[in-house]
Amino acid sequence: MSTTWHILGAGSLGTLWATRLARAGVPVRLILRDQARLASYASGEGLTLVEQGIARTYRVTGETPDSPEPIHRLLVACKAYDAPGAVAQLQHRLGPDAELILLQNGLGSQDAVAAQLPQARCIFASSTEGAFRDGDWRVVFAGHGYTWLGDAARPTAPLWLEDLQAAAIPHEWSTDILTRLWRKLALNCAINPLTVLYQCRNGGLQAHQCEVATLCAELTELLEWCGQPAAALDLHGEVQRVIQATAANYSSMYQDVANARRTEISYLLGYACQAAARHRRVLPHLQQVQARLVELLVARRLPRD
Ligand code: NAD
Ligand code: KPL
Repeated sequence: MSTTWHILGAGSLGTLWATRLARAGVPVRLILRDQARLASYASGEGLTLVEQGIARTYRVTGETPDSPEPIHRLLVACKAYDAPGAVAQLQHRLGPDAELILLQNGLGSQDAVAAQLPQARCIFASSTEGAFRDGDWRVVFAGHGYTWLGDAARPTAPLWLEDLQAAAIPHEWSTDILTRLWRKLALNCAINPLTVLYQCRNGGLQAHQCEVATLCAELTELLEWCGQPAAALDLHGEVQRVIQATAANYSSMYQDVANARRTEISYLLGYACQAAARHRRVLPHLQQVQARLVELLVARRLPRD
């Protein structure tokens, strides 16, 4: 019997992983916020995955953070701003052999979690899969993609990748996961804030090409200062390709703001601007975009961080 996967966060990605692992017969348990959420979950049939219009429900056992069983493998599927606090609640259940897989976008939250748990192995992930919830305990698999996993401290791949293989979760072990995360952060910083400021789909940025190019030039410099030259290679070219390929889509940050949800700005633009400050450098356009975005968030009564 393989080790149980505890999944922290029954949102879009948490449900997407939990249902596919359960479908493959891998043992999974879902950690819900509190007794009220557990009661709501227990009153239903389980977790539903909608794939190509077909809905299938899987019975995955739910529990709360104060459940007594030890946790050996934890998939952290919360938003970046919730991850450190959510993991802290489970600290007493994580043994010295614990492994955490951190699915958060951006940078900053992974180091915060790893600093809380110096003995545990923290594996960072970067995913291009897309999913959204269309109801409580239901997720729609909206975009097929890939998940890269890696551990900057220990490059050996874990044996449990075979669980992901069995669950048909497309993945690859990456020996340069930080480069991947930085590259994704730079792409998100060049696209997402502008889609919020101009209230447009990704393709709408074709009308703001100069601004996109200026941001890409600053982000390229930042990646180089931060020792990430590989993440900087042809950043502008890739940003243009992503804008074209996803022209009809709304960025994740646009969707957060449109749905009055907190954004992950602190782990994207905020992290980039802080990294520049650590290197005593100024990135005027990136900082200006951050200031404009914060102003917009405050005007909409959304958290500024
Ligand atoms: P989500 O908001 O759908 O899900 C997060 C879940 O975590 C929510 O259900 C929330 O209630 C739960 N949660 C928060 N704190 C908790 C706690 N203390 N205990 C238990 N549960 C808790 O978010 P998501 O879209 O799944 O995104 C998760 C991360 O993955 C984000 O960093 C996001 O940027 C990244 N990501 C998402 C997608 C996607 O398509 N959804 C794609 C790539 C990357
Ligand atoms: O990842 C994205 C997002 O919307 O968060 C893309 C499509 C790359 C835009 O930055």
